[in-house]
Amino acid sequence: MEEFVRGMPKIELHAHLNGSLTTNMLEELAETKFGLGSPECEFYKEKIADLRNFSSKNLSECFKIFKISHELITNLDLLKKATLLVIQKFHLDNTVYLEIRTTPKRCKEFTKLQYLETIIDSIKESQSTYPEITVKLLPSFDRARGILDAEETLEVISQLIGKFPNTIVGLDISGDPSAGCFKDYKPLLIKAKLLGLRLALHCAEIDGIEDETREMIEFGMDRMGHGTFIKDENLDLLKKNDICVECCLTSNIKCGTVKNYDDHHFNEMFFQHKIPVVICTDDCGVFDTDLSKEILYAVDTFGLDKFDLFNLCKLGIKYSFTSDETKAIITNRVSAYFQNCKF
Ligand code: 6MZ
Repeated sequence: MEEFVRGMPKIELHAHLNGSLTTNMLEELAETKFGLGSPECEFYKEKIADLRNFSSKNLSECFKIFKISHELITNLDLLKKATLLVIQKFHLDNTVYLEIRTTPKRCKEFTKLQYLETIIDSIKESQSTYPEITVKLLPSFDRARGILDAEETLEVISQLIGKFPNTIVGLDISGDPSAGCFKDYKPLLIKAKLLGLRLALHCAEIDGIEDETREMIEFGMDRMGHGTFIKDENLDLLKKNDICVECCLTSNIKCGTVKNYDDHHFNEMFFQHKIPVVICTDDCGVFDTDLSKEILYAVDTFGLDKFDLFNLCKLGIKYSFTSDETKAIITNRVSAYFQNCKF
């Protein structure tokens, strides 16, 4: 089965750019930035070494580790390098469709506009280097950065979307779920929808926020990140509103929101409630995983067979934010792969 899953054309719908950088990639960025053997490089290498085998029992702890890549990527060349490395990693794992999300940032060397333009440029470049993988972009609002930062981000998106409507396809809200209030973001999300963006919102990643969860589902979204603590009426509402849930197994376990693979809500949602789900990596660098591994964990834990895997691929294509034409091309590739195997 491992060989089958590795070779399978895969669809990744929930991957944060900076979280997808592996420790080796972070080291490469530190070497490029500071020079091999320099004291600064060694300082970061020690920090990066601490990241290996990261596991926390507290989601808030997890957000501290993104600081390393944020501190390292201080110019557009490093940002481009990071983006290309991440796309290459997914390509090498036979991902044929990737939606990458990232919070636009600014610093001394670049503006948010340049941040997004550089990523779009890198995506374009990757399409000639790796024509087998289609890559789309979802800018993120980070709840911890607040509403003014989100407003600024939306303004930048509105400047770019006319030029790149086939690359910027959606909007993500992520960041520490205990920061800020969803309702403050509603006016911005209404504007985002008017710009033609689809919504993939982190929701119910922590327990005890049922009211906000209901408010978010009622507001509407195309896909939900995590949905770990959805229960009772919110589960019914989720089903009724045909929202696809992006399940990130290892991420939830390493952040302590799910106890172990056996307990993961993927099982209940997919098999019992027949809710559309996709298996995703979230932050494959930080959590030391890849999409094949995530699918294999689900295979080993819940006994998925090839028929289930085919269904999951079809759900990924259906709920992706791409054109019908691209969906048809990916469907043909996936179908051809499954036609050659015995069920
Ligand atoms: C919520 C997460 C996340 O945007 O700098 N992020 N937000 N829940 C999670 N579960 C573990 N994992 C990552 O990528 C890193 C950023 O993605 C969000 C956080 O805002 C984090 O700072 P970018 O490319």
